Amino acid sequence: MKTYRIAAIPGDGIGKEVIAAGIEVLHSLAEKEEFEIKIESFDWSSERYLETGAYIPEGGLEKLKTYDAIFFGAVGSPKVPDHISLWGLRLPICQGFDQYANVRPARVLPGVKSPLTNGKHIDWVIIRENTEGEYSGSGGRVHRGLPEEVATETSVFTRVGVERIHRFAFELARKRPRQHLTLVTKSNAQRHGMVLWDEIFYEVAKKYPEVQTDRVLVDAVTTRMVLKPELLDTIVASNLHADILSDLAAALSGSLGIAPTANLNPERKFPSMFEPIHGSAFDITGKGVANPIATFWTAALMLEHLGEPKTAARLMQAIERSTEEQVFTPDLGGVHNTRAVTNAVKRAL
Ligand code: GGG
Repeated sequence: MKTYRIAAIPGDGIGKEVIAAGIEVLHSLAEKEEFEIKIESFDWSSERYLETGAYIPEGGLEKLKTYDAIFFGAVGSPKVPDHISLWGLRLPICQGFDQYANVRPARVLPGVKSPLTNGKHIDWVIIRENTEGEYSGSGGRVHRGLPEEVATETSVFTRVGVERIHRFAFELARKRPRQHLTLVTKSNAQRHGMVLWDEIFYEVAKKYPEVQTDRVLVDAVTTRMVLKPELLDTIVASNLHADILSDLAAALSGSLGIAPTANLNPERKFPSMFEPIHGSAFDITGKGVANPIATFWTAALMLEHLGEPKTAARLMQAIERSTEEQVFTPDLGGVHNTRAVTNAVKRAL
Protein backbone atom coordinates (compact mmCIF):
# COMPACT_ATOMS: atom_id res chain seq x y z
CA MET A 1 0.00 0.00 0.00
CA LYS A 2 1.29 3.45 -0.92
CA THR A 3 2.06 5.77 2.02
CA TYR A 4 2.17 9.56 1.80
CA ARG A 5 4.22 11.33 4.47
CA ILE A 6 2.78 14.74 5.23
CA ALA A 7 4.37 17.40 7.44
CA ALA A 8 1.66 19.44 9.16
CA ILE A 9 2.57 22.93 10.35
CA PRO A 10 -0.55 24.36 12.00
CA GLY A 11 1.33 27.56 12.97
CA ASP A 12 -0.64 30.31 14.70
CA GLY A 13 -4.18 31.25 15.68
CA ILE A 14 -6.95 29.51 13.77
CA GLY A 15 -4.26 27.69 11.77
CA LYS A 16 -4.20 25.16 14.63
CA GLU A 17 -7.99 24.74 14.53
CA VAL A 18 -8.38 24.32 10.77
CA ILE A 19 -5.37 22.03 10.36
CA ALA A 20 -6.71 19.76 13.13
CA ALA A 21 -10.01 19.61 11.19
CA GLY A 22 -8.12 19.00 7.94
CA ILE A 23 -6.14 16.12 9.44
CA GLU A 24 -9.35 14.55 10.72
CA VAL A 25 -10.94 14.74 7.27
CA LEU A 26 -7.80 13.39 5.55
CA HIS A 27 -7.74 10.38 7.89
CA SER A 28 -11.44 9.78 7.36
CA LEU A 29 -10.91 9.99 3.59
CA ALA A 30 -7.90 7.65 3.56
CA GLU A 31 -9.83 4.93 5.44
CA LYS A 32 -11.71 4.17 2.24
CA GLU A 33 -8.75 4.49 -0.12
CA GLU A 34 -5.91 2.26 -1.16
CA PHE A 35 -3.23 4.48 0.30
CA GLU A 36 -2.12 5.53 3.73
CA ILE A 37 -1.51 9.06 4.95
CA LYS A 38 1.05 9.51 7.71
CA ILE A 39 0.96 12.99 9.20
CA GLU A 40 3.61 14.38 11.53
CA SER A 41 2.98 17.74 13.19
CA PHE A 42 5.60 20.41 13.67
CA ASP A 43 5.21 23.05 16.41
CA TRP A 44 6.77 25.84 14.29
CA SER A 45 4.83 28.92 15.38
CA SER A 46 5.04 32.35 16.98
CA GLU A 47 4.80 30.67 20.38
CA ARG A 48 7.92 28.69 19.56
CA TYR A 49 9.63 31.87 18.30
CA LEU A 50 8.84 33.69 21.56
CA GLU A 51 10.18 30.76 23.59
CA THR A 52 13.30 29.88 21.59
CA GLY A 53 14.01 32.81 19.25
CA ALA A 54 13.32 30.79 16.08
CA TYR A 55 10.27 29.71 14.12
CA ILE A 56 12.20 26.95 12.36
CA PRO A 57 14.72 25.03 14.46
CA GLU A 58 18.23 24.33 13.25
CA GLY A 59 18.12 21.67 10.52
CA GLY A 60 14.35 22.07 10.26
CA LEU A 61 14.20 22.66 6.51
CA GLU A 62 16.48 19.66 5.89
CA LYS A 63 14.01 17.49 7.83
CA LEU A 64 11.00 19.06 6.09
CA LYS A 65 12.57 18.23 2.73
CA THR A 66 12.04 14.51 3.32
CA TYR A 67 8.22 14.74 3.31
CA ASP A 68 5.91 14.29 0.31
CA ALA A 69 3.99 17.50 1.05
CA ILE A 70 3.50 20.21 3.66
CA PHE A 71 0.07 21.01 5.11
CA PHE A 72 0.32 24.54 6.50
CA GLY A 73 -2.14 26.54 8.63
CA ALA A 74 -1.32 30.19 9.18
CA VAL A 75 1.32 32.48 10.56
CA GLY A 76 0.85 35.77 12.39
CA SER A 77 0.54 36.79 16.02
CA PRO A 78 -0.31 40.02 17.84
CA LYS A 79 2.85 39.41 19.92
CA VAL A 80 5.26 39.38 16.97
CA PRO A 81 5.68 42.03 14.23
CA ASP A 82 4.17 40.67 11.00
CA HIS A 83 7.39 41.02 9.00
CA ILE A 84 9.23 38.88 11.55
CA SER A 85 6.61 36.11 11.55
CA LEU A 86 6.19 36.03 7.76
CA TRP A 87 9.95 36.02 7.12
CA GLY A 88 10.48 33.58 10.00
CA LEU A 89 8.19 30.82 8.80
CA ARG A 90 6.20 30.98 5.57
CA LEU A 91 8.71 32.69 3.29
CA PRO A 92 11.76 30.55 4.19
CA ILE A 93 9.72 27.52 3.14
CA CYS A 94 8.30 29.04 -0.08
CA GLN A 95 11.64 30.52 -1.12
CA GLY A 96 13.89 27.80 0.34
CA PHE A 97 11.94 25.06 -1.45
CA ASP A 98 11.63 27.05 -4.67
CA GLN A 99 7.81 26.89 -4.55
CA TYR A 100 7.59 29.46 -7.28
CA ALA A 101 4.08 28.75 -8.51
CA ASN A 102 1.36 29.74 -6.07
CA VAL A 103 -1.95 28.52 -7.44
CA ARG A 104 -5.11 30.17 -6.08
CA PRO A 105 -8.44 28.91 -7.41
CA ALA A 106 -11.60 30.94 -6.78
CA ARG A 107 -15.11 29.66 -7.40
CA VAL A 108 -18.53 30.17 -5.84
CA LEU A 109 -19.30 26.82 -4.22
CA PRO A 110 -22.89 25.48 -4.34
CA GLY A 111 -25.10 27.12 -1.73
CA VAL A 112 -22.65 30.00 -1.18
CA LYS A 113 -23.82 33.52 -1.97
CA SER A 114 -21.42 35.83 -3.76
CA PRO A 115 -21.74 39.55 -2.98
CA LEU A 116 -21.92 40.03 -6.76
CA THR A 117 -25.20 39.62 -8.62
CA ASN A 118 -23.26 37.93 -11.44
CA GLY A 119 -20.98 35.95 -9.09
CA LYS A 120 -21.90 32.66 -10.77
CA HIS A 121 -19.36 33.55 -13.44
CA ILE A 122 -16.45 33.39 -11.01
CA ASP A 123 -14.34 30.40 -11.92
CA TRP A 124 -10.80 31.70 -11.86
CA VAL A 125 -7.32 30.48 -11.11
CA ILE A 126 -4.90 33.16 -10.03
CA ILE A 127 -1.24 32.25 -10.43
CA ARG A 128 1.02 34.16 -8.11
CA GLU A 129 4.77 34.29 -8.65
CA ASN A 130 5.95 33.14 -5.24
CA THR A 131 9.70 33.55 -4.83
CA GLU A 132 10.80 36.98 -6.02
CA GLY A 133 9.36 40.33 -7.19
CA GLU A 134 8.10 42.51 -4.36
CA TYR A 135 8.92 39.71 -1.88
CA SER A 136 12.60 39.44 -2.86
CA GLY A 137 13.64 40.86 0.50
CA SER A 138 15.99 43.27 -1.20
CA GLY A 139 16.29 46.65 0.49
CA GLY A 140 17.30 48.22 3.74
CA ARG A 141 17.01 51.08 6.20
CA VAL A 142 19.59 53.64 7.19
CA HIS A 143 19.70 56.61 9.60
CA ARG A 144 17.01 54.98 11.73
CA GLY A 145 14.92 57.40 13.72
CA LEU A 146 16.59 60.46 12.22
CA PRO A 147 14.79 62.99 10.00
CA GLU A 148 16.91 61.79 7.06
CA GLU A 149 15.91 58.15 7.55
CA VAL A 150 15.67 56.19 4.28
CA ALA A 151 14.08 52.83 3.55
CA THR A 152 14.19 50.96 0.25
CA GLU A 153 12.16 47.93 -0.78
CA THR A 154 13.37 46.77 -4.16
CA SER A 155 11.33 44.48 -6.38
CA VAL A 156 13.60 42.00 -8.11
CA PHE A 157 12.44 40.30 -11.32
CA THR A 158 14.73 37.80 -13.03
CA ARG A 159 14.32 36.43 -16.55
CA VAL A 160 14.45 32.88 -15.18
CA GLY A 161 11.84 33.68 -12.52
CA VAL A 162 9.45 35.47 -14.87
CA GLU A 163 9.80 32.99 -17.71
CA ARG A 164 9.09 29.97 -15.55
CA ILE A 165 5.95 31.44 -13.97
CA HIS A 166 4.59 32.42 -17.39
CA ARG A 167 5.30 28.95 -18.73
CA PHE A 168 3.53 27.44 -15.74
CA ALA A 169 0.55 29.77 -16.27
CA PHE A 170 0.25 28.93 -19.97
CA GLU A 171 0.45 25.20 -19.22
CA LEU A 172 -2.35 25.53 -16.67
CA ALA A 173 -4.50 27.79 -18.85
CA ARG A 174 -4.08 25.38 -21.76
CA LYS A 175 -5.64 22.57 -19.70
CA ARG A 176 -8.68 24.60 -18.64
CA PRO A 177 -11.80 24.56 -20.84
CA ARG A 178 -11.66 28.23 -21.81
CA GLN A 179 -7.89 28.29 -22.57
CA HIS A 180 -7.72 31.93 -21.62
CA LEU A 181 -4.91 33.69 -19.75
CA THR A 182 -4.85 37.28 -18.51
CA LEU A 183 -1.53 38.96 -17.79
CA VAL A 184 -1.76 41.46 -14.95
CA THR A 185 1.02 43.99 -14.39
CA LYS A 186 1.51 47.69 -13.80
CA SER A 187 3.89 48.28 -16.65
CA ASN A 188 2.72 51.81 -17.35
CA ALA A 189 4.13 53.10 -14.06
CA GLN A 190 6.68 50.40 -13.23
CA ARG A 191 8.72 50.64 -16.37
CA HIS A 192 11.52 48.14 -15.72
CA GLY A 193 10.51 44.90 -13.98
CA MET A 194 6.88 44.99 -15.10
CA VAL A 195 7.85 45.70 -18.71
CA LEU A 196 10.13 42.65 -18.52
CA TRP A 197 7.07 40.69 -17.32
CA ASP A 198 5.06 41.87 -20.35
CA GLU A 199 7.83 41.15 -22.84
CA ILE A 200 8.53 37.63 -21.57
CA PHE A 201 4.79 36.86 -21.46
CA TYR A 202 4.49 37.49 -25.20
CA GLU A 203 7.68 35.51 -25.91
CA VAL A 204 6.26 32.51 -24.04
CA ALA A 205 2.80 33.01 -25.62
CA LYS A 206 4.25 32.12 -29.05
CA LYS A 207 4.60 28.51 -27.88
CA TYR A 208 0.91 28.35 -26.84
CA PRO A 209 -1.12 29.50 -29.87
CA GLU A 210 -4.21 27.69 -28.51
CA VAL A 211 -4.31 29.95 -25.44
CA GLN A 212 -6.13 33.25 -25.88
CA THR A 213 -4.48 36.08 -23.99
CA ASP A 214 -5.13 39.58 -22.83
CA ARG A 215 -3.28 42.13 -20.71
CA VAL A 216 -4.90 44.24 -18.02
CA LEU A 217 -3.30 46.67 -15.57
CA VAL A 218 -3.68 45.64 -11.95
CA ASP A 219 -5.95 48.56 -11.03
CA ALA A 220 -8.21 47.88 -14.01
CA VAL A 221 -8.45 44.17 -13.28
CA THR A 222 -10.04 44.87 -9.87
CA THR A 223 -12.99 46.55 -11.60
CA ARG A 224 -13.16 43.75 -14.16
CA MET A 225 -13.31 41.18 -11.33
CA VAL A 226 -16.28 43.01 -9.82
CA LEU A 227 -18.15 44.17 -12.93
CA LYS A 228 -17.28 41.63 -15.63
CA PRO A 229 -16.14 38.43 -13.88
CA GLU A 230 -17.02 36.38 -16.98
CA LEU A 231 -14.14 37.97 -18.91
CA LEU A 232 -11.56 36.32 -16.65
CA ASP A 233 -10.37 32.74 -16.34
CA THR A 234 -6.68 32.16 -15.58
CA ILE A 235 -4.69 35.15 -14.33
CA VAL A 236 -0.93 35.47 -13.88
CA ALA A 237 0.55 38.24 -11.73
CA SER A 238 3.51 39.13 -9.56
CA ASN A 239 3.89 38.15 -5.92
CA LEU A 240 2.24 41.22 -4.36
CA HIS A 241 -0.34 41.93 -7.05
CA ALA A 242 -1.63 38.35 -7.07
CA ASP A 243 -1.70 38.26 -3.28
CA ILE A 244 -4.04 41.26 -3.22
CA LEU A 245 -6.16 40.06 -6.15
CA SER A 246 -6.68 36.65 -4.60
CA ASP A 247 -8.05 38.15 -1.38
CA LEU A 248 -10.53 40.09 -3.52
CA ALA A 249 -11.33 36.91 -5.46
CA ALA A 250 -11.98 35.06 -2.20
CA ALA A 251 -14.31 37.77 -0.90
CA LEU A 252 -16.20 37.83 -4.21
CA SER A 253 -16.56 34.04 -3.99
CA GLY A 254 -18.24 34.35 -0.61
CA SER A 255 -15.52 34.45 2.03
CA LEU A 256 -11.79 34.33 2.68
CA GLY A 257 -12.66 31.29 4.77
CA ILE A 258 -13.13 29.07 1.72
CA ALA A 259 -10.09 30.03 -0.39
CA PRO A 260 -7.32 27.44 -0.82
CA THR A 261 -3.81 27.69 -2.21
CA ALA A 262 -0.96 25.49 -3.37
CA ASN A 263 2.67 26.63 -3.21
CA LEU A 264 4.17 24.41 -5.87
CA ASN A 265 7.68 23.41 -6.79
CA PRO A 266 6.58 22.10 -10.19
CA GLU A 267 9.85 20.23 -10.79
CA ARG A 268 9.25 18.29 -7.52
CA LYS A 269 12.82 18.83 -6.37
CA PHE A 270 11.32 19.93 -3.05
CA PRO A 271 8.00 19.22 -1.35
CA SER A 272 5.17 21.61 -2.17
CA MET A 273 3.15 23.35 0.51
CA PHE A 274 -0.65 23.59 0.77
CA GLU A 275 -2.45 26.13 2.94
CA PRO A 276 -5.66 28.09 3.28
CA ILE A 277 -5.21 31.63 1.97
CA HIS A 278 -6.43 33.14 5.22
CA GLY A 279 -4.12 34.06 8.06
CA SER A 280 -4.23 33.35 11.78
CA ALA A 281 -7.35 35.50 12.45
CA PHE A 282 -6.64 36.09 16.12
CA ASP A 283 -9.96 37.92 16.51
CA ILE A 284 -11.77 34.57 16.30
CA THR A 285 -9.01 32.26 17.57
CA GLY A 286 -10.19 29.82 20.24
CA LYS A 287 -13.88 30.43 19.57
CA GLY A 288 -14.26 27.28 17.49
CA VAL A 289 -15.90 29.13 14.59
CA ALA A 290 -13.06 29.19 12.03
CA ASN A 291 -14.22 28.05 8.62
CA PRO A 292 -12.36 24.80 7.76
CA ILE A 293 -13.56 24.74 4.12
CA ALA A 294 -10.44 26.53 2.79
CA THR A 295 -8.31 23.89 4.51
CA PHE A 296 -10.40 21.01 3.16
CA TRP A 297 -10.20 22.43 -0.38
CA THR A 298 -6.46 22.86 0.21
CA ALA A 299 -6.27 19.16 1.18
CA ALA A 300 -7.96 18.34 -2.15
CA LEU A 301 -5.27 20.34 -3.99
CA MET A 302 -2.63 18.41 -2.04
CA LEU A 303 -4.15 15.04 -2.99
CA GLU A 304 -4.25 16.07 -6.63
CA HIS A 305 -0.57 17.02 -6.46
CA LEU A 306 0.27 13.70 -4.79
CA GLY A 307 -1.28 11.90 -7.77
CA GLU A 308 -4.66 11.01 -6.26
CA PRO A 309 -7.10 12.98 -8.44
CA LYS A 310 -10.07 10.66 -7.82
CA THR A 311 -9.75 11.01 -4.06
CA ALA A 312 -9.33 14.77 -4.46
CA ALA A 313 -12.56 14.85 -6.47
CA ARG A 314 -14.31 12.77 -3.80
CA LEU A 315 -13.25 15.29 -1.17
CA MET A 316 -14.41 18.22 -3.34
CA GLN A 317 -17.79 16.55 -3.78
CA ALA A 318 -18.12 16.14 -0.01
CA ILE A 319 -17.18 19.80 0.51
CA GLU A 320 -19.76 20.87 -2.05
CA ARG A 321 -22.41 18.67 -0.43
CA SER A 322 -21.80 20.45 2.89
CA THR A 323 -21.99 23.91 1.29
CA GLU A 324 -25.11 22.93 -0.63
CA GLU A 325 -26.71 22.01 2.72
CA GLN A 326 -25.52 25.42 3.96
CA VAL A 327 -23.69 24.09 6.99
CA PHE A 328 -21.94 27.46 7.27
CA THR A 329 -19.72 29.17 9.82
CA PRO A 330 -20.43 32.87 10.60
CA ASP A 331 -18.11 34.22 7.86
CA LEU A 332 -20.58 32.70 5.36
CA GLY A 333 -23.57 33.99 7.29
CA GLY A 334 -24.18 30.72 9.14
CA VAL A 335 -24.50 29.74 12.77
CA HIS A 336 -22.41 26.57 12.70
CA ASN A 337 -18.97 25.98 14.13
CA THR A 338 -15.79 24.30 12.87
CA ARG A 339 -16.86 20.98 14.40
CA ALA A 340 -20.26 20.99 12.66
CA VAL A 341 -18.74 21.76 9.24
CA THR A 342 -16.11 19.05 9.74
CA ASN A 343 -18.82 16.55 10.69
CA ALA A 344 -20.89 17.53 7.66
CA VAL A 345 -17.96 16.91 5.30
CA LYS A 346 -17.12 13.61 7.01
CA ARG A 347 -20.76 12.53 6.73
CA ALA A 348 -20.76 13.37 3.04
CA LEU A 349 -17.58 11.34 2.55
N1 GGG B 1 -2.11 30.78 5.38
C1 GGG B 1 -1.63 31.99 4.89
C2 GGG B 1 -0.90 32.80 5.89
O1 GGG B 1 -0.66 32.39 6.99
N2 GGG B 1 -0.51 33.99 5.48
C3 GGG B 1 0.19 34.87 6.35
C4 GGG B 1 0.57 36.13 5.67
O2 GGG B 1 0.66 37.15 6.32
N3 GGG B 1 0.83 36.09 4.40
C5 GGG B 1 1.17 37.20 3.65
C6 GGG B 1 1.67 36.78 2.32
O3 GGG B 1 1.95 35.61 2.13
O4 GGG B 1 1.81 37.61 1.44
